[in-house]
Amino acid sequence: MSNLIYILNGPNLNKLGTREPEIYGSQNLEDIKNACKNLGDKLGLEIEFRQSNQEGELVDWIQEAGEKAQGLVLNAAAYTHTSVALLDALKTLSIPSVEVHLSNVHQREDFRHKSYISPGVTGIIAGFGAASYDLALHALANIIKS
Ligand code: CA2
Repeated sequence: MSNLIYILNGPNLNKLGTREPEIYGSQNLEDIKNACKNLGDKLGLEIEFRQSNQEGELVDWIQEAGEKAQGLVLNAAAYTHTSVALLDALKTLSIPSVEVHLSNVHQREDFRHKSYISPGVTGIIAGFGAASYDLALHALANIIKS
């Protein structure tokens, strides 16, 4: 069986690396994608890495992950704090899923303390910069191989 992992990224993450490096780090999304692919090779995971600014497209991709993949990593970005649609999509999954954030959202503005999507995921990793994605892949690899 293949170990396919979808890594989905939400709105504005295509602009990562262009501002607020003190919050988000200096890497751009292409750097994070390459690091995930390299780690995936070491962990025996195949990585499908995508970004969208459209909520509905993210819903479609979460559903697609449920049909094709063995695990999901989701940085829903601002939709984390607003989207019942993403929560509902996550709740349909029978594969493990990890909510990731580059920043520690709980150290930031009050509106970032609420995640609509957390009840729909297996676990949450936040605050480790680009390494949040690495930690999520390690978590999924452990679940898939156990
Ligand atoms: O910390 C995270 O990963 C976030 O999901 C990032 C979102 C934010 O709305 C969440 O509260 C936390 C922001 C994504 C856009 O990030 C940019 C960073 C630098 C330059 C442009 C966009």
